[in-house]
Amino acid sequence: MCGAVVIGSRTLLTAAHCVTTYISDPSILRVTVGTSYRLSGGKSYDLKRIVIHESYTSATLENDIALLVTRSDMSFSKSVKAINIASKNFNLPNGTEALVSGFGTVSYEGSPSDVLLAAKVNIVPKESCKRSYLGIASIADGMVCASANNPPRDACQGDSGGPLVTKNVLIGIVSWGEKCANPVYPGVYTRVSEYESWIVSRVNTYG
Ligand code: 4AZ
Repeated sequence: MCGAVVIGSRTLLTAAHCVTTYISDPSILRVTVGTSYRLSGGKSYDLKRIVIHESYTSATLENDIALLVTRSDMSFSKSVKAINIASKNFNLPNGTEALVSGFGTVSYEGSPSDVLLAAKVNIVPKESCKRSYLGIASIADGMVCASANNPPRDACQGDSGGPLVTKNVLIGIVSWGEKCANPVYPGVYTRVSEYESWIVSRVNTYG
C-alpha cells in the first residue's frame, strides 16, 4: 500500500498519510523488506508502534512523516540495510540528481509495478515549484520538489512513503503531487533534513 525506508534495525520512516488509518492498531500493518526485485519474497515484520508527526496536517500534507517500529529486529543482509538520513545542514543544491524508487503505479491511475522501479529525478528550485502549484497547494519548508522531464519520470500512486536518495543519503520521502510525471507539476517529497531532530528523538523514545 505504500513504501517505507529502513533507518535502523527496528525502525523505518514512511509518509504519515500512509498510516493515519492504522494508528489505533499498528498490528494490522506489516513491513516487508529485502524485496529489491519482486514484491513477492522478502521478509515481513509486524509493527509494534506507529508514530505520526504531531503536526501532520492532512489538508496540506505538511509534516508528512511517520516512524514505524517493528516488533522484532530486522535481520540485515546484502538487500536489507539502514540508510543514513540527511542531517539539518545537508547540502542539497537545485538540480541535484536523486533516485526515487517503489512498486507504485507506472502511470496516474495505471497499474502498480510488480518489479521495483527507480527513476532519476532532479531537485527543483523551491520558487519554481511554488509557482507550479500556485493556487493549487503550498510548498512548505518541510517539502522538497523533484522532477525529470525528458523523458518524464516521477513517483506515482503507491510510491508514497518510499525513499528519495542521493549519495546514499535519504533526502526525501515520497509525499504527493498533481498526477504523475506531468511536466508542469514536480513530485513533492517530505524534506528529511528538516525532520532530523524529530526522527532522532522519536527513535530514542520509541525505537
Ligand atoms: C500518491 O498518490 C502519489 N507524482 C505519490 C506521488 C505523486 C503523486 C501521487 C507524485 O501516492
